[in-house]
Parts: sequence; structure tokens; C-alpha cells
Amino acid sequence: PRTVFLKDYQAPAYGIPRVRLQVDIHDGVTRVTAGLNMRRAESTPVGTPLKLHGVNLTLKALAIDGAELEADAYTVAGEELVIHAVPEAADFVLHTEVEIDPEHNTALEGLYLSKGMYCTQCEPEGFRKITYFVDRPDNMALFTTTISADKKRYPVLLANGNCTTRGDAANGRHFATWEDPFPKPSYLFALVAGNLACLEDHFVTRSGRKVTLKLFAEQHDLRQCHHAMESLKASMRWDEERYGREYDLDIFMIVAVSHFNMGAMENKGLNIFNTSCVLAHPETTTDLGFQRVESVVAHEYFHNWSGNRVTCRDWFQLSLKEGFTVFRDQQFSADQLSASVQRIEDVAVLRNAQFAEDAGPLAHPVRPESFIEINNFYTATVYEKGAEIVRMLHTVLGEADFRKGTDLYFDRHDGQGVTVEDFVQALADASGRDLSPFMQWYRQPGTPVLHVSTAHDAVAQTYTLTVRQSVPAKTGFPEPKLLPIPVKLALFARDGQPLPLQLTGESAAVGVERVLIADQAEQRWVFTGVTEAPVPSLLRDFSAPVILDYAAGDEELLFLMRHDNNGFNRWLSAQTLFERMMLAVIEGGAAELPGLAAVLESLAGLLPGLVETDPELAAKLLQLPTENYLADKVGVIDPQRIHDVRLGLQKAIAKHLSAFFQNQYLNGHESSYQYSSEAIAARTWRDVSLHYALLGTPSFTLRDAVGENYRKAPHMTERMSALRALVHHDAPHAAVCLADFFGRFAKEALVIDSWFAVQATNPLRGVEEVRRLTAHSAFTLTNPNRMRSLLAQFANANPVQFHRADGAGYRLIGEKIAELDALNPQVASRLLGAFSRWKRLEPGRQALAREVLQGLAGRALSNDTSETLGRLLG
Ligand code: BAL
Ligand code: ZN
Repeated sequence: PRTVFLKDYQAPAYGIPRVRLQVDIHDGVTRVTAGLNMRRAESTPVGTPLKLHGVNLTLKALAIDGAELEADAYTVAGEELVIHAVPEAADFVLHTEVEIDPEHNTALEGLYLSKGMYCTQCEPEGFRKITYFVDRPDNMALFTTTISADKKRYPVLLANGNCTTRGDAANGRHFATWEDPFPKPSYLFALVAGNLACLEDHFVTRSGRKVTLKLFAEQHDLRQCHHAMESLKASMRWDEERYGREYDLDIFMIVAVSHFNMGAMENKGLNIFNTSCVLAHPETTTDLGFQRVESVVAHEYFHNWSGNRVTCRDWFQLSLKEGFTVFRDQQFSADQLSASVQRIEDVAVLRNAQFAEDAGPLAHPVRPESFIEINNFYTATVYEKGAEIVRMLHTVLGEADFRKGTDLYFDRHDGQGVTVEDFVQALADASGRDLSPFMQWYRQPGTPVLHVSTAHDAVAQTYTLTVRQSVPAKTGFPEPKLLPIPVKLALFARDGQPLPLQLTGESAAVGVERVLIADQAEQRWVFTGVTEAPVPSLLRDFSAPVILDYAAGDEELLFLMRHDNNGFNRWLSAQTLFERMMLAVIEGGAAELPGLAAVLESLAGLLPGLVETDPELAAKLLQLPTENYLADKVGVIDPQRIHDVRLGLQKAIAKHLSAFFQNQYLNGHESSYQYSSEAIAARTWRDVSLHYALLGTPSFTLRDAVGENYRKAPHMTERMSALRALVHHDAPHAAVCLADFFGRFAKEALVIDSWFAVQATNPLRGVEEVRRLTAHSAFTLTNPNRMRSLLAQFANANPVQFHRADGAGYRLIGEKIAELDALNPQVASRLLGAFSRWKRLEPGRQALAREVLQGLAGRALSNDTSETLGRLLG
């Protein structure tokens, strides 16, 4: 395997301004003929060999300007076709014909068969599995695509752009030609051939153009497509209003496919979606599922500008489109439901997944400098930390200047493949601000720590914040540089009122909330006119992706949990307090949770009122830091101890408020499904109160009620909440309800995924159960959703069982990674990430994990998996 370096970037020697593709689908073989209008770059010397990417292609014909090439005029070696005899003219036409085998393509890259339909996934380097090409994002071509297939079995033939011709052909076949008027890189190419039903609607753009919207799915799934359609229309409107971006083609299509490695793909005009990110119906989908559909539909739609019209020069720049687009979809979701809950959820993902990645052996900069397999870099760092960088730029510039900057970016670079520098430069040019220090965030890995200490001088009436930053050194980055860290803050008087904020040297206060930039090794801010020691509310809305090290007193955190007018910081204060209590026992050797009585008292005072005004915040406050998050905070990980201590805190809360939680659950009831922030908030609270009610001293009435609610649940959110509670609390009727659930939803693949997941994440059952389920007739490794619902859920979301002391969890997952790698390297490599904490495990588990990893290293593995394994063991 070859390592590719950012520093070696060179523009392509030959470009392909125009492509005519003909894809003839037959059982057992698909023939792809390509007419490529080639253009030698001005800087390329005449006679330079032409290199094209190609993987798993059987070459049948090759001609230049109509003349077939002699066998000695080219070589096919590894993943390249090299043509030695290239015409002198700068422009020429290359004609290729290849055969491919989509039926046996289990890697799900390029053209493949998913449940009887042909579909494609080309990002990042899948197009080379369809035909020979300059398969890199800085090569942009106008595509004309003709697909032909059996008419009866594949009545729907789709590709990017507009359908210009369709018709019948001999032998019961038919064809369709699609032309995409926008030049695009090959990773945005898509085609679909299948027997699909269609939900159709339209959208009128702000300039009055009518865009046809088509959502394709299997016939019986069509009733589950309305939420995605509504989400799409809302996204189109939002992008016009918030970013001034109008859709550019006359048609926008989404196709739902059941076998898909990612969540979805933003191909030009023809998005292809994992069914899990498009189908939603109250009977089959939980609130979480509905929200995911809404945000993924928005994300892929937003890519039409941040990704497609302006794309990446090379794959090192992946965060250029992904970080920006995640930021945009987070903003959109915040506008749809509750902004503070959205921020809590986004930060929870960041702190659970990205901070962990940044702290372990898979750490890399948001813009990596090298890779072996780019598939391994579709990570929380590139996506979520990338989005946080864009968010910091937004915070620093403010909405108006940020918008000027994005307008300039889209105008300046429309139709180009660009770099992260180009993005930051456009924001800087439009705002007149020097943003170059922010570039460092893209260049180095590791989560910075912001150390804050405070001092109040009652005589001088000043309040001093001393801020220090430290950035961890990582492999390959021994001397990390200082970073600009925006710190959004407020100071609260003891009566709960925010104080006006005036720094020394300023003539007047500048509001009650400010953003200060910490960009020195150590610096000091002195606020004046502060008569009493305030309570600082720091890093409001998580204004930077850092670890805050501030030794707040328990009473300060309890105060903020009650009084902060920033909902996010109320949550963060509670999280910090719980984290500190649990770590005192796990790591600090305390016999009991310190300060427990005061915390319980405070929760008892706070929750009844909060449940009335903001039930979702109440629910979020009670979702304690996860076991994996706590594992990242300790030196040596003992997963069992972490589990026990966390459960101990949950039980203490549950017992203290036992009657309250039981009443909350028993007195609530569920009616027909509404997708609104109020309804979701009520349901989320209901689910959390059920969990705590069962952990307390549950009455027989409660236990019966859960079973009953499972049976008569009016929607999946209620049914799944009850089922999970029964299974995870080992209730007597758990087995009966699981069997009932499977029978009820046997035909709904996504629901059966959740049936596997609920069992895989049961902290009371483990390896044997999961192994038994791998032999279930409904289980298969060839469908990524099904595989993830059992194996990835077990390995990542059931830490106490995955890390069982005898190593059985490691052996099971190791064994399955080996099997999976032969089928689908990309998802196998990702599953291996479950071992990312192995070097910090206590010695017994560490040795068992090492054995499994070394066992894998002794096998012939894909580039994807061997790169990840190398970094884990390295
Ligand atoms: N571009 C891959 C899927 C996504 O991030 O939208
Ligand atoms: Zn994306």
C-alpha cells in the first residue's frame, strides 16, 4: 500500500472536460463504454504518458481518436492504465470499453446490486471501479450518461442531471440518457436502475423556477417517505433564506437503498441514501430516527453548494465540504427544533466520539497530511471538529460578516476545486479580519485544554480571569502551536442576574455576554466594577472544541445548573458536576460519590419545575456522561468499575426521586405522533423518567404498565422506549415482547435493525447473546446496517460487555472483522475503531485485546483495515 502526502499535490497532467458514458446492465456482466474528451494540461510536456485510475475492470477495447491501440501502446498495472503513445494534440478522444461485475461487489463502492436494484457509490474513489478515469476531485467533466437494462425488471433508470432521451430497445430492454449541465468530479457521479416507486412533489425557488422533487423507494416503503420530502423542501427554503443559495437543476432526486456504507451521498441531482436516513413513519421510526432523516436530507441537499458547486481540490481538503456542511446542517436543525437541545446533542457527539479519536492512536488533523486509504478519514475529526472550526469562525465574525464571507466564497470559487485556505481567505477578505491564525486548527491534532483560574478583588472591584492553553503533543506533531480559542462567557451575580461586562481600559460595559479570544500561552482579562465574586459561565454554547479545566466549586456548578440563561451551559454544568463526582471514585479512590447529598437535593428542587417548562433539558441533565467518555478521562481504564460507579450514581438519583419518576411515567400517556419540538421533548422526558423509575424501587404497577405500554404503544418512540426498558432491566416479559416485536416488524428491515441493537446494547447480557444473534437467520454481514446494528452497537455502545474481563468480547469482534474485511473493507476498518482505547486498558484486558489485534495483523487484510490496524498497534 502506498502513502499519499498532501505536500506532493500536483494538478492532473490530463483533464477530461467531457464524458459520454454508456452503461449496459446485463445479468452477470455490465459493459461500460466511455468516450472521454481528453485535454493535456498546458504545463504537461507533449508525450507525457496518460495515466488513468481503474480497479477491478476487465478492459475490452481501447482507442484514441478512433484508432484502436496496439497492445504495446499501453499497460495495465495495479490500479492504473498507462497509455504510452499519446497524441501530440492537446485535445483528443479516448474510447474505452470495460466489463464489471456489480453482482459480486460486496464492498459497495462503484456500481453494485442492492436488493435487486443497481446503484452506485463513488465518493471518494469508487468511480474507478466503473470505468478508467482521472478519478480525482480536481478533474471536472460534463457527463452524459446512457443506461440500458431489462425494462420489466429495471423500469426506472436514473443518472445525474436531466433526462433528455428515453426509449425501448431490442429484447425487452430500454434505455435512458441523462445530461448533467454542471461540470463535476467523478465522485459525484451516480446511476440507479431498479424497480422503484416514486413520491413526487415540487418546490418553487425564490426566483420562481419550479423544481421537480422525486423520492424513489421500494413500493412498500413509499408511505415512509413523506417526512424526508418535507425535510427536503424545508432545507431548500432554508438555504435560500440563510445562505442565499438557490437550487440549480430542474429536478432533484433521492433514492433509498438498503445496502449502503455511509448515511447518504450528495451526488449531483441524484442523492443516494441509506434507507435509515430517508424512511420515517411513526409506526416504525423513533424520534431520533425522524431527526436523523431531517438532518441528513438537509446535509446532502446543502452539499449542492458546499461540496458540489464548490468542491475539494484533493481529498486532504475533505473537511472543506464536510465541516462546513455539518455546520450548516447543525444550524438548520437548530432552527427546526430546539436550538439549545441541538447544541447539547452536537456537543455530546463531539465529546464522545471526536475527543476520543483525538486522544487515541487514530488521531489526525482535521486536514490530514497523509493517508493510505482515504476511506479511513471520513471521521468525527474531519466532520465534527471540522464543523466546530467553522462554528468558531462564525462566532468570531458574527452572522452578517460570516454571510458576506460565504457569499464571497461561493461567488469566487463556483465551479472550482479548492482548499481550506481558500475558504478561510474568503471569510477574511469579506470581513477585513485576519483569520490566518485559525488555519492552525486544521493542521494539528489533539484537543486543547483551556485552564482557567479566577480572582475577585473586593477592594478594587475587579474580577480577573487567567487563561492558559495547552495542546497535547501527538505522534508526528511533537510541538503543537498555540491556537485562537474563542471563549464566550458571562458572569452571574449571586441573585442569578448576568453582570455587565467591562474590561479594564474600556469606557463602558459591552453587554452581558462576550466572546474573548484566548490565543496566548497565558493571558489575563480583568473585569471592572465587579462588587461581589460572580459565578463565571464559561465556554457558553461550547464556543470552542476544547476541554475546559476550571475548578468550579460544586455550589457554582449547581448554581449554573439552576440559573444560567444559556441552556447549553446548564447542561454542561451538570455534566461537569456528575463527571467530577464519578471520577473522584473511579480514579481518585474516594469511597463514595462526593457531594451526593447536595446534588440530590438540588435535583429534587429543580426537576419538578423544569419538567414543566423544559422537559427535554430535564431529560438531558439526567443523561450522565457515558462510560466511554469517562474512560477517556482516566489514566488506566477498568470498564467494569466505570460501569458500576456510573450505575451507582444513576441508582442514587433514582432512589432519591423514586416516587417522582414513577409518577411522571405513570401519569403520562402517549397519543398519536406529532413531530414537533414540544412533543419530542415530552417523549424524551418520558423515556428518561421510565429508565430512572425502573432503577429506583419500581412497583408492580409500574412493571405492568411498561409491558402494557409496549403492547398498546401508538408509535415506535413509545414502543421502543418500553421494549428497551424491559430488555435492559431484565424484566420478566422482556423475552415475550422481543419475540412479539420481531414478529410484528419482520418485514421492516430498519426496525429489525433496532431489534438487534436493543439486544446488542443490553448491559446485562453480552457476548454469548450477540454470538447467538450472529447466527440468527435475519443476520448478515453483507448489509452494513444489519452488521452495525449488532456488532458495532455491541462494540461501541455496550462497553461493560465488550470489555468483559475474559476477552470474549474482543475475540468475537476480532473474528467478525476478519470475516467482514473480505467482504467490505471500509466497514470492517471502521469496526476496528472499537479497539481505539486498548492501550489504556488495565493490564489483563490490554493483553487480551493485543492478542486479538496481533492475530488480525497476521492475516492478509485490505488496505483500509491494515492501515487502521497499523495505527492502533503503532
Ligand atoms: N460525502 C459523503 C457523505 C456525506 O458526508 O454527505
Ligand atoms: Zn457530507
